Amino acid sequence: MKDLSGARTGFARAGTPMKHHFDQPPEGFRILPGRLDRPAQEALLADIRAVVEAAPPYRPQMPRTGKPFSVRMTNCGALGWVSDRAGYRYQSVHPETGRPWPPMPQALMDLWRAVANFPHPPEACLVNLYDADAKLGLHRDEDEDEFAAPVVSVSLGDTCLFRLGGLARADRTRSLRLSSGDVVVLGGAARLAYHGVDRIYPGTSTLLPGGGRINLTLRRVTPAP
Ligand code: MD3
Ligand code: FE
Repeated sequence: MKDLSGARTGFARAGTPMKHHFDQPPEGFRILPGRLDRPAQEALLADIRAVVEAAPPYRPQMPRTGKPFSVRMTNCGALGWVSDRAGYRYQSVHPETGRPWPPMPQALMDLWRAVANFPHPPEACLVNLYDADAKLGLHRDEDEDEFAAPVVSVSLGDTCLFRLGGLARADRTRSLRLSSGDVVVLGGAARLAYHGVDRIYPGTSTLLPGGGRINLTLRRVTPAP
């Protein structure tokens, strides 16, 4: 596995004692730093702009309380993740426009095929839009019905401070930075690890003209055939 030295990821190499760092990342956690070069990031951004035109970003709300997320969201693909007072779920239409989600861009289908090591295509791509003040609290992705498939994450724009924990909320967590073009594959035990985004570092990327960060997560939602 490439680049699991502490400086970049917060993980020590196997057997290397590194105080204040992971001994090992959770099994199935794979980071591909700079997997997308600048031209690939720009091409993907153009695809995402088209998605956002067709499916305008909205602010999800917490189940029960209705407290708004600081992150705005939209989706592409056959299914999209939504959250409102009624709960978290996947659905085939935009919660405000009622229209089907736009199709998954081919570049994302190709990326999944290249890195997911899973024989069926993704069904959902959640698009998270962060401004300088947005955060995502510690949570697990457990609204899917297929956990054999990994989640594949793509970061675009400003660098973030990402936090990764274990399988229990109380497990110790470690932080690492995710930068534009980084791809993370969450398979195996890591698929159900707690994680969140603590902060955005403004001005760390020139990809998005207005600053901010976009994260794409590719997911399999229904049991693979
Ligand atoms: C670790 N998004 O959309 S992506 C999410 O940067 C989400 O917007 C974050 O958490 C973001 O649910 C993190 C990296 C990621 C995605 C899924 C994971 C890490 C994960 C699932 C399990 C463990
Ligand atoms: Fe998540």
